[in-house]
Amino acid sequence: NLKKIVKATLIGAAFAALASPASATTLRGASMFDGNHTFTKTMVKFGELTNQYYKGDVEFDLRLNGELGVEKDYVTYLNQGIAIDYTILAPSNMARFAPSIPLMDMPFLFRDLDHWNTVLSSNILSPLEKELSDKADIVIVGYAGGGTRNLISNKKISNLQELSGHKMRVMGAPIQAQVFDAIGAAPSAIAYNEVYNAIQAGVVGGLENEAASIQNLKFYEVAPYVTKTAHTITVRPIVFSGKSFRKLPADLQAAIMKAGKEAGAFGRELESREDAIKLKQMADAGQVKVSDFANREQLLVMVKPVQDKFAASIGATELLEAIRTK
Ligand code: MAV
Repeated sequence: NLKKIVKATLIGAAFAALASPASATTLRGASMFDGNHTFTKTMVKFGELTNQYYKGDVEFDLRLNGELGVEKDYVTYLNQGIAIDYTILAPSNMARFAPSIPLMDMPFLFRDLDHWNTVLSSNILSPLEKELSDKADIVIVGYAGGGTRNLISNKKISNLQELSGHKMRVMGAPIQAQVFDAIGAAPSAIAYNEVYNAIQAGVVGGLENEAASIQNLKFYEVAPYVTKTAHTITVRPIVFSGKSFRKLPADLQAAIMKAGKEAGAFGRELESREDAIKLKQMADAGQVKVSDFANREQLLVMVKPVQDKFAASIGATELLEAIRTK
């Protein structure tokens, strides 16, 4: 009877193998947001385009709503080649692995959307990409982003006096804390998924973020004041784990690189176009009260030495100058 069971099992296995001849490659992605967020839409687009350009079988398994954690977890997963293969990451969440990478997303780096567009459509950031690949084993396949980050707080902040000593959450890279410290705030690095509670508990009085994410995660419920410091236009690389990437066939790798570039352009257009619309939606719904910041020009002057010092510390003085003058 044992013989019979073995035979039946073998036949079963043979049928299973016939049913799925060459099993499809599955690539897993992660988003901290739901399907309405531009990052999620960009990653969906990335999957669609890859499928379009690749002749073989590839499936995308994109996990939403922070099911797999937040960006600071994703960066570890990508580095180790576990749990996820691709995502979109803030450069400042990759600082632990590649200290120079936050330069591409420093507050007050870009003059305006045109400047940001010019930089992202050039290859000026390639030395930073190389460091990320060498030190973190993470490959940048495209650039999304395009939201403008403002202060969002539980009390009104409209000038330098009101900003002074303001406890706020910043992303984990040291340069982020240094910049907000230089303009008089009291920054602390808190994990993104703990920020809402930290504001509610009074640990901090707010954060800085872009409209798409403020709306998606409803930060306005605990911090309804938006101050238009417009300090950052976001750069959000679409990233792939080097360990996963190297295992893929060459034609799939090529499809991913092409799709990443195009999905990035799609995401940048979408997020930059929707940014003001989303802010207005929240204002019209009475969710946020938006005000200007009285001394914005002064902020630039206060921050420049901090940017210079950071660039010097990572040997990127020339690169920073090249970005500024682009
Ligand atoms: C926004 O949700 C995004 O820019 C995301 O990439 C960042 O990680 C997040 O803010 C944050 O502030 O940590």
